[in-house]
Amino acid sequence: MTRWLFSTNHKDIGTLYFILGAWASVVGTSLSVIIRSELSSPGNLMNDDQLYNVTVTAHAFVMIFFMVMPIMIGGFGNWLVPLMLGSPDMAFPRMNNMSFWLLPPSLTLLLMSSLVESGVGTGWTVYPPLAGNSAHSGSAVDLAIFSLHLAGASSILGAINFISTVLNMRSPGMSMDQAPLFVWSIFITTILLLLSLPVLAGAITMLLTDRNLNTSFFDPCGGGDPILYQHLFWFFGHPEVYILILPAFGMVSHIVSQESGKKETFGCLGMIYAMLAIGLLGFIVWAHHMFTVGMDIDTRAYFTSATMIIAVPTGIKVFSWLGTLQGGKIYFTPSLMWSLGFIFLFTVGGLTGIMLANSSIDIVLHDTYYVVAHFHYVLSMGAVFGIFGGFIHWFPLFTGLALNTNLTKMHFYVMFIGVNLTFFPQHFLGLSGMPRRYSDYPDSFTTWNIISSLGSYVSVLAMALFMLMIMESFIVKRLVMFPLSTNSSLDWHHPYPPSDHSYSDTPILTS
Ligand code: HAS
Ligand code: CU
Repeated sequence: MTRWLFSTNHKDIGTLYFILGAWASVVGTSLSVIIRSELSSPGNLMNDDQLYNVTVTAHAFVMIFFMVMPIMIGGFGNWLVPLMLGSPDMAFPRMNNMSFWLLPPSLTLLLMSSLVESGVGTGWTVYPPLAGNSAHSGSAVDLAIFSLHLAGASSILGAINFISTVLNMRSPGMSMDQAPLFVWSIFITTILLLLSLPVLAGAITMLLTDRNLNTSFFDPCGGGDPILYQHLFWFFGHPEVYILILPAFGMVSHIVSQESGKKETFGCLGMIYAMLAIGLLGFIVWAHHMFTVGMDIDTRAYFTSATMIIAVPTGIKVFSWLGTLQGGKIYFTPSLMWSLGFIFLFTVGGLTGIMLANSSIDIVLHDTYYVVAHFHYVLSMGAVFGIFGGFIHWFPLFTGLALNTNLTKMHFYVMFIGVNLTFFPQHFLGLSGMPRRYSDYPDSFTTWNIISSLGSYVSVLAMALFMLMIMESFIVKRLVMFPLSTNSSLDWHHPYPPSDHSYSDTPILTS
């Protein structure tokens, strides 16, 4: 057990990340059920607005930093990148273990921050002056800042490790343009992490000294400016949203080409350039989160245009996935169902993003449920669908076991209905002016809120099905057919197209 916990093996560490991510997803989902229960009817359930905002804040932090990132980068990245590169392990195996072990204390600090004093009710953006020491006196915000410091250190070390691995540990003869798309997606994601996280670390450290050491970086009384915090936060925050989605892009590319019997993704090189363009552009659009702070019209015009340009490389990706499917021999497997769901629903979320990119429209929609609908379409139906698709696709590689196909399909349909029921009505709520981060609302918003809350309960059902489906495969132990005895990635390359595409011999690592 201890040998496993302190293992330097990339697969063991990947599994540790999966376990932490799974646990965090239960915590995060529970918090979301509390949110939806509070909003399931007008009036009060918890009768405490600060506590409601603490719940919203913890939900976002847990889901972003302890569910999506650990599962995608830590779990799938650690498991798949070395195998896909044909390298024996990550470049820095002991640092890899340390990256993981920084997360449990970080998660502990975060959960503690919600429990001490009256918690952190700032939202995941932690804007001052609300996050300053007059509106949030006590130690809660400081604990949250320390939690982010640790999670940030974990991610930066992980990023250095992945970048070094991809650059130095490819098998002989594999040039960068031959590296699989998932490897590219992790490579670009970790570069974004390395460049953006230190800015967040700087911002929250300045907030920490403002709170405790009488500096006034963000306090006008001492010559500071709260808007500076917003710039620093979103210079991190916008690249962060692409950090959350790029690995899903990579996994979907593999699944789509595999399950349509194609040798590789349509426009493979174009996909690489598209991800590079998304990563680069992601750094020059941050102020689209700040259109309402009183920017001048030219600046707004710039950030609107720059933001909308991202639809071009993203469209290249969407149409390349469709091009891959076109004319293929489609295997309608559960992992492909998740990927098709991803492509459709991520596009819906992307299009509402384009709406919000228009500064004049955003001034009306900022801080309404329209924004909440936008980012849950790209996250709950983008990032999460990518995770489920990838998990089901590579489950035989991870465990040597096959899943029950009927259960996996049921899980997909229930989740598909649940999340759409939850988040589609939020577009209507936003368009009619319902603000985010409030625990109550006027009666006119009741109907769509009831439907949204019902949807979230359906998603919880889907989560139960997911657990059942994994337990079933461990209990029944349907062994998979391919050789599991070796660590060498070469053995995983299967002939195309798979001769018998039953669930138990899903080819695993080709792109
Ligand atoms: Fe976003 C807010 C704009 C992608 C996540 N986003 C958020 C927040 C999160 C988030 C978490 O400009 C809230 C943060 C908070 O707590 O306050 N977002 C965009 C745009 C894109 C985008 C333009 N977002 C993402 C992804 C995320 C994510 C990916 C995570 C996974 N987002 C915004 C804006 C705000 C915002 C504003 C601030 C709102 C506010 O007021 O607070 C793009 O990357 C999306 C590109 C994708 C597509 C779909 C596929 C493309 C095709 C090509 C054809 C389409 C064309 C467009 C030519 C566009 C198929 C035509 C346009 C039509 C409408 C027909
Ligand atoms: Cu953004």
